[in-house]
Amino acid sequence: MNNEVPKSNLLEILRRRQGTYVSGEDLSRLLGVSRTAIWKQVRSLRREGYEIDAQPRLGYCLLSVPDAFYPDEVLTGLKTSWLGRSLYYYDEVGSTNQVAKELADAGAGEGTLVIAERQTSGRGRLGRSWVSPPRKGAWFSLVLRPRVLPAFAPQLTLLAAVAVQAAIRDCTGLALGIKWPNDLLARGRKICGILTEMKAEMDAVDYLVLGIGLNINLQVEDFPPELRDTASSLLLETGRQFVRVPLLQAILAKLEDAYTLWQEEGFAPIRRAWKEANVVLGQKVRLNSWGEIFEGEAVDIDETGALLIKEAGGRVLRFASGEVSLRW
Ligand code: BT5
Repeated sequence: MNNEVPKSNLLEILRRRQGTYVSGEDLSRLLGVSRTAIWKQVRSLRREGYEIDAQPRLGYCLLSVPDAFYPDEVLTGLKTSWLGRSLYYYDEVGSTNQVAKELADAGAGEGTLVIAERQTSGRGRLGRSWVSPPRKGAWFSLVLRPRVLPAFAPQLTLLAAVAVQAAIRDCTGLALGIKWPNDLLARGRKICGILTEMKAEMDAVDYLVLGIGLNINLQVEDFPPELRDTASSLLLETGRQFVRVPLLQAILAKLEDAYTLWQEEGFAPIRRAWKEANVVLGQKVRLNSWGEIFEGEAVDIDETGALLIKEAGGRVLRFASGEVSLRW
C-alpha cells in the first residue's frame, strides 16, 4: 500500500464532510493508503493550523481551517477561471513582485499568482519600501501578458484600483477612495498600494507584474511610527477582524472580470468606473513629477489613464506618472 497521503485529497474529503466524522477506515479505503499514513498527515495538517478532531470509534472531523493563503485554501471556492489558478505560496519572501518577475522571465503563464504571508523587503514605487507584517494583509503579485502597447500599460494600475475598491466594498461595506494612480484611501489614509512593473519591447508588452499590498488586520503598532498618521487598515477603519482568504478571492474575481473587459472593450468602461470611485478629480492637487512640482485642479483622466491638471492660468497639463498630494 502506498503510504504517501496527498494533503489536498485528504483535505478535500474532510472538507466535503465538514462537521461530520469520517472513519479512518473509510479514508484509508478512499485514498488507498494505510491508516497510520492518514494519522501522520492529520498531524501535519494540525501543525499548519487545521483543527481536526480525532475520536477512536468515529474517525476524523474537520472543525476549522486556518486563515492562511495556502494554495488549498485559496483555490477552494475561487471563482476565477484563469487568474490565480497557478499559485506560488510563501510563508516569507523578499518581495512577491521580484519572485513574479523571475517566474515571468522563466515563462510563467498569464494569471500566475505569487503570494506571501510576510515580505521582508516589500517594495513600493521608486525604490520605496512596503511594510508587510506576517498574516496581517494580502501581499501578492500577478503575472499578466496583455495584448496592449507598452504606452497603455499604466492603465492596468487604474484597473486594479477599481477592482480592489469594488471587492472591498462588496466584502466589507467600506467605500475606499482611489487616489491617482495607485493608492486606495480611507479618510485620507493609505490602505492599499499597487506596484505595476513591466517588461516590454518597443511595440509589445512581454509581461506586466501587478503587485498589490492590502492592509487587512494591521493594528496601529504593526506600522512603524512614521506611517501611523498616514496609513490604515480594514481592521482600523471598521473595528472588525477580517478572514483574509475570501477577501483575496473576491479581489481576484473582480480583477479577472475587469481585465477581461479591458482586453475586449478597451479602457473606456474602466475609466468610467475609476471616475466614480476616485477622490482626486475636482480637487486642488500638487503633483511631483520627477522632482518638479505642479499645482492646479485635477480635472480628468484621459483615454490613456494620464491625469490632467488645470493650472491657475488655465493651461491643462497631462501626466502619465507622478506623485499626487491632496491636502496642502
Ligand atoms: C505603493 O508604492 O504604494 C506600492 C505598494 C505595492 C506593495 C505590493 S505588496 C505585494 C507586491 N510586492 C512588493 O514588493 N510590492 C507589491 P508607493 O506609492 O511608492 O508607496 C510607498 C509608500 O507608502 C512608502 O514610502 C510609505 O510611505 C508608505 N507605506 C509603506 N508601507 C505601507 C503600508 N503597509 N500601508 C500604507 N502605507 C505604506
